[in-house]
Amino acid sequence: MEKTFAMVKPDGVQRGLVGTILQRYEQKGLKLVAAKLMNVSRELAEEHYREHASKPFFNELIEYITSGPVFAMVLEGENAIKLVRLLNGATKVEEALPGTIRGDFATSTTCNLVHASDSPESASREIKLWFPEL
Ligand code: FUP
Repeated sequence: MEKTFAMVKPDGVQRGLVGTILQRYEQKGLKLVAAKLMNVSRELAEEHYREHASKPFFNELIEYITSGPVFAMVLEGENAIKLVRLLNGATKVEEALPGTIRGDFATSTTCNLVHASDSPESASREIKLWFPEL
C-alpha cells in the first residue's frame, strides 16, 4: 500500500481546521498511520523546502512554516500520493478549485493550509525527514 506525507500548515492549525482537513482524507478512504502536532525548526523547514532555496518566496515560506505548530501525518492507501494532492487542490490559490481543501479554505498561495508529497521519491524522503522514529 502506498504511503504519503501530508501536513496541515500553521494557519490551518491556528484556524482550527485540523479536524476538518483530516476528515476529508479519511472520508476519501485514506488511512492515518502516523500523526503529530509539532513545532518546526528552521533546519527542518529549510531541508523540507530545499528545492525552493533559490526562489524569491523562500524566506517567506520558511518564516511561515516555522511560525507555529503544524500537524504532520503519514497517510496510506492505494494511490495515496496522487489522491492527497487532488484533495489538497492546486498550489496557486487562484487555480485551486472549490471542493478542494485549498479551494474551499485558502486565500493565499504562500499560506495555502496544506502540504503533500508530490512523488514516490518525495514521499519516501519526507516521511523519513518528518518521522525519523518510524
Ligand atoms: P505544493 O507541492 O503544492 O506545496 O507546491 P510547491 O512545492 O510548488 O510549493 C511549496 C510552497 O511554496 C507552497 F505551498 C507555497 C509556496 N509557494 C509560494 O509561496 N509561491 C509560489 O509561487 C509557489 C509556491
